[in-house]
Amino acid sequence: MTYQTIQVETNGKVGVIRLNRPQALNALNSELAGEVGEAIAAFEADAGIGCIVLTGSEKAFAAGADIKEMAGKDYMDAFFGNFAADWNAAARARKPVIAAVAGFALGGGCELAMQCDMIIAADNAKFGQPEIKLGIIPGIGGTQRLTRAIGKAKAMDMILTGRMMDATEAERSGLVARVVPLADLMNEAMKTANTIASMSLPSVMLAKEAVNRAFETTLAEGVLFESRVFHSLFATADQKEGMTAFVEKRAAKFENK
Ligand code: CO8
Repeated sequence: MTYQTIQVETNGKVGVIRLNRPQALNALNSELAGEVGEAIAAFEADAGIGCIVLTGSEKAFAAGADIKEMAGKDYMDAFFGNFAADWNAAARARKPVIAAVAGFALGGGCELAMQCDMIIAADNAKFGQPEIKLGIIPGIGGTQRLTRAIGKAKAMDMILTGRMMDATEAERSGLVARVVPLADLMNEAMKTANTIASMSLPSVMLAKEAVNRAFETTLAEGVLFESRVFHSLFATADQKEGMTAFVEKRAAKFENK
């Protein structure tokens, strides 16, 4: 598959998607959103892939939705066209997706990173939801996911003022899992992705589903869901292999079944 706005490669069991519109700081236009969706779908369908890494350039993960593309839209275009409703491929993915963020992650870029399961940030990363300065608000989950990630006080601060948050503040606030020097970003993201991809894929996918359930339900229902999933994993060959390998003091060799 040839893409115009992203670069895609496979590295062992890890699928890497790099946003690639350098002339616009990786601003998200509809072509890019479509291509990210196609690339994620292809990795989801590839049984050899256990984890996906989504990244940008050293200067920008993505500086938001493409303002030049959307500037001319009116309400009817946005409403009847259901603008950006399908820009959620990362959030819909069943395999884990890591966002490796360097530079600007603004507006839709910050939202895209938050759609991923985990953000690993370079020390030059800057996060923000500056939509308010354009007379709009976040449109692909920012008001909801940022609030869940960093709490109401900081989410209001970010979304109502449009200010940026640096990597240190983002880590302190719980938005990102780790901050590493810029030069180490891809190594760290790939190492983490390879670790995840070396596990039993069914248990990884179900662990992700169980964690995400925490955002959708009550504690009692979430714990019940976890319990059912936990029990179901005893039906897998990988559970036998994982526990036998521990007892035999060797590395487990999972076969995703
Ligand atoms: N859209 C279109 N083009 C952009 C965008 C963008 N979001 N961001 C940067 N560019 C372009 C600039 O226009 C410029 O192009 P040109 O050279 O042709 O003038 C080029 O990228 C480089 O940008 P700058 O010269 O501005 O670079 P600086 O280093 O001076 O500044 C900034 C970097 C601070 C990131 C600055 O470019 C900026 O403020 N960009 C806009 C950030 C922003 O407001 N983002 C939010 C957009 S709205 C949004 O994301 C809504 C999401 C709702 C859901 C929609 C689905 C995703």
